[in-house]
Amino acid sequence: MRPILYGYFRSSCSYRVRMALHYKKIDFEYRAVNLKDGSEQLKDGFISLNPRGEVPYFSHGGIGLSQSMAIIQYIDRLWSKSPLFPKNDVDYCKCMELCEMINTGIQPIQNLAVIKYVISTFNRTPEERGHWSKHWIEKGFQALEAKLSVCAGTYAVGDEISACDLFLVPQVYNALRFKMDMTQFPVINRVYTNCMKLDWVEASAPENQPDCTGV
Ligand SMILES: N[C@@H](CCC(=O)N[C@@H](CS)C(=O)NCC(=O)O)C(=O)O
Repeated sequence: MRPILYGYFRSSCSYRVRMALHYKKIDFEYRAVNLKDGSEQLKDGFISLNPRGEVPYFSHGGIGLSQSMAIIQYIDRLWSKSPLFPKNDVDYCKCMELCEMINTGIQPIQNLAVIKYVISTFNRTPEERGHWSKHWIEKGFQALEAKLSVCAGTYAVGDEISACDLFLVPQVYNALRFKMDMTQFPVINRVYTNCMKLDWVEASAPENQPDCTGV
């Protein structure tokens, strides 16, 4: 059964799942949900799939899942070759810690719905949006840089790809959109640069998605 990924080219959470799928060499169908023009994520058709009104949403053989972490865990368990999470309990928790620093500590604060709310409720300009996002990414990256300086090698955890890389690459992509100076985070930047050399990461990139309208 061919899985379906509902996503948006620029969505960092969709990017994570695309990376998991391409890493595992899984043939999947991509269905674009336009978050920007028409707010398709809030329309009936999509809300009936994911009441949160967010991408990614993943459908496979009658199973429907939202939440990129849950989707990536699902993919990793069902397509177990080239695992994304360490088998060892302690290493597994350490890997989760790094993922969650991005998944819950950085990304939600600059999600589209949050930004729209901040701009309208507190009467802020779209320019101030950039300042807000940059601030929270920077704060999150300071802690991540300290953690990675202990455990990173070629990739976020040693020299093997893990789920941490799937969370890190899209978050750096976002940071670069906000013109973040990445030289202040040399370890994060090194891991990002190494990941960007991989074919399957390139295939997952926003600019290589069918719904890309410019990055
Ligand atoms: N925790 C969720 C977050 C999903 C999420 O924030 N998706 C964003 C795009 S990256 C979205 O669909 N935003 C739509 C909106 O805010 O209206 C996950 O990891 O999948």
